Amino acid sequence: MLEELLQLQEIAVEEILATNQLKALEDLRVKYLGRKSRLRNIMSSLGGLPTDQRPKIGQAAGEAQKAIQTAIASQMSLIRETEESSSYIDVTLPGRVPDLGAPHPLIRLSYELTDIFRGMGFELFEGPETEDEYHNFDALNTPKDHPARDLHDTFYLEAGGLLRTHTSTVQIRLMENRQPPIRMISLGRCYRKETVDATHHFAFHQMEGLFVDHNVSFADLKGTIEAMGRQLLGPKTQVRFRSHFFPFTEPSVEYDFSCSLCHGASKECRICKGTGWIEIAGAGMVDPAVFESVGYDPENYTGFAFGMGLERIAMIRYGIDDVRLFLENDLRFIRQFSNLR
Ligand code: 2U9
Repeated sequence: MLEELLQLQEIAVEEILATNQLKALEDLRVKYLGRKSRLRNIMSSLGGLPTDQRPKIGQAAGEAQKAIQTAIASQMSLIRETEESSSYIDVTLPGRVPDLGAPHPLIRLSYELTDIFRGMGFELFEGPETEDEYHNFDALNTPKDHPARDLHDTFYLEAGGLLRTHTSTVQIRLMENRQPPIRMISLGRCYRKETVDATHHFAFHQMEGLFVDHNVSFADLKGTIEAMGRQLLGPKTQVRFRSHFFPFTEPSVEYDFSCSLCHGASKECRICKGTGWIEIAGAGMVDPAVFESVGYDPENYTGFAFGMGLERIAMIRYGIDDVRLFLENDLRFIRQFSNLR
């Protein structure tokens, strides 16, 4: 029994000193000192022991009880101290800087472009990303057999309709509901069936502009694109038109801006690859067939339209080499744009 008392004391003290919760400490007090504890059981059975063993066992039991009580008391004050220190607020500590978000590079660019065109009297409109074939193709003079309508280019929806392949649908919807003059830009996400790689993505962002009034000329188009280029890439930027074809514009062009980095001086320029020109996108005079779709008289009104892909411009502007970065939400990418001015 003497051996048992020593072992009991040792185990109890060890368990008590390893406790860091007041509740658990109380449970241990009940376990080792409570009415039903082994120690109390030994103490209450001392009377039944042979007289020559009672003094030794009784003393050992008393010492064990005292050791356990002391351990509980010291552990309790230690836990209380720790709790106090942890609940103590050190007001001299520096504040925690909140993790600030930042506009996404494409959002920054869209704000910039919106401001540029708002300064020229254009109004921003947005529209649905799920569209019908009429607004996405037919009203834009895109014939039934045009390759853009192929399944391999366009996402058709099982419930009917499609994911818009350009924001031109917004222009159509506005013209269906408003008479000229029209000065608008549309901005938003478009979808085309592309295999995703560093320069292609099935979801991309587009901005398009439309100007419809009496006697709008090709020169007005060039002047507007030039004004945008100079505000976007610098006052010396020049515009170059190259003949092209789009079903919804006639004549159609693709437009380039002179290189804002080397101005045509460097053969190794990372932006213009030594050509001195940056291909941006397309534009043209609105095809009369489009006006007829929306009930405008092509003899009375003319207009121009232009488009651009935001990813392409953002990649040039910020030196981004992989279009997938825009949509992957990798903070290591996004955070680089938090303190740009
Ligand atoms: C209406 C009439 C004409 C919008 C235009 C382009 C040329 C063009 C591309 C830019 C890069 C698509 O995102 S992209 O791949 N678009 O080059 N867009 S003219 O013409 C319109 C729009 C609406 C009623």
